Amino acid sequence: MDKIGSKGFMKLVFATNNQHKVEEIRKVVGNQFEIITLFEAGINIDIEEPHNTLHENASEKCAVIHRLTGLDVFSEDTGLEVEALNGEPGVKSARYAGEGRDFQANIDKLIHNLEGITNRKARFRTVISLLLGRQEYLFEGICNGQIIKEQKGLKGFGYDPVFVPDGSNKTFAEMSLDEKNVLSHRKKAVAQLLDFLSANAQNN
Ligand code: ITT
Repeated sequence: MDKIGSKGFMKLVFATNNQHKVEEIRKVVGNQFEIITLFEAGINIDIEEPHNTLHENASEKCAVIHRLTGLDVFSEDTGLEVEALNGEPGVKSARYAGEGRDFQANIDKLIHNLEGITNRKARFRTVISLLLGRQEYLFEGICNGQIIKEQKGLKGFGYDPVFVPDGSNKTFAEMSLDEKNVLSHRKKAVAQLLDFLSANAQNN
């Protein structure tokens, strides 16, 4: 595949199987770069996340997809870090309640583990790995907020129904994509990625 997409923009594979992430990131990127999903690249694999840090998992996803496509690629790994739970579920956020990766079971477990705890502080942290050729670049976005006691809202994914970001009185699941993208961890990390690409794309 060519490094320049059909629309004339720099082409990047986004190494994720999470369609919600694709939607959020495409909305931020607009038409500045061409984002190719794994599905569009004809890749149908579940990429392992075996490591204990977001950074290592993000790097692994890029390395696997770069080996398969030879293209420039980025990936991201995100964790919900709850202060009163010593940073859990953190890097294990997707599988907090087991290998089923069930969003509702994960929320139920989180609410249960926070029963009777008054410190509800939490943050989402996104680490993006960008692999241009052999060179890796990292970007991070953090969104601070609170875990509420009962879930609210039907939009978004994962822990969105129980997370109220600082500066809002709504959960992420009560927000449109555009509203979530004003405050979110992912948006902040992607904004850095875009700044970097805009400054460096002409050199690649
Ligand atoms: P890929 O690895 O294929 O990108 P994933 O769903 O496995 O997709 P992560 O490991 O990065 O993605 O995410 C871990 C979990 O954290 C995810 O399954 C959600 O439960 C949760 N999560 C991540 N970003 C979130 C967000 O913006 N809002 C709510 N929950 C989120």
